[in-house]
Amino acid sequence: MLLPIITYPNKLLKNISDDVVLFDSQLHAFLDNMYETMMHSNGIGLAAIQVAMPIRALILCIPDEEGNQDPNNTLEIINPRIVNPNGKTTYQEGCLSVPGFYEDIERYETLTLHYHDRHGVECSLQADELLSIAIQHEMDHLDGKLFIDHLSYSRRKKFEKEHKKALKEKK
Ligand code: Y12
Ligand code: CO
Repeated sequence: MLLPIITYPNKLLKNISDDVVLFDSQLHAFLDNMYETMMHSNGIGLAAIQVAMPIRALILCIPDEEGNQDPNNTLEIINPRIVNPNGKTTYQEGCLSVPGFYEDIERYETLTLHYHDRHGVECSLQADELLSIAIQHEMDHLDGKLFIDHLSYSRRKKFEKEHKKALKEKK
């Protein structure tokens, strides 16, 4: 089932999401719906709050070098915690909740992630490159933060102006 994606400036996106405590069939159905919604919208990452569900869950499907997304590479990440972040890297980010805008954002280059899978099993992974960036972008959503919240004052002003104009043109 496709879920509606909420977009900026919807205040729900500022919510701090709650830990998942029940790893049941309802959670599994929700994660399946998140996956369908993300792929339908050409996304590579989606946090639960983007479909108005304030729980600490996110999904990722990072494309390969040819840009293809393999469903087998999907990561379902629940109650994540970053340890040992290292280095700095900058990447032009986009977000399904801020459609049409892309900005250079600085993130940690590498990190270790501890999380639970859909069954509540404790997992960990090492991330670099796009996976590391995507994890940090999606984890920001769990704390009510968007990539545009990282912008300098002047770049944020420019974004607000462009966003206002885009909304007017849509009407
Ligand atoms: C690097 C940077 C950011 C992330 C977070 C995940 N972001 C996305 O999945 C963004 C997807 C996106 C898709 C769009 O739709 C199409 O391209 C058809 C899109 O389009 C428009 O805004 C019009 C914008 C964003 C992970 C890794
Ligand atoms: Co996003």
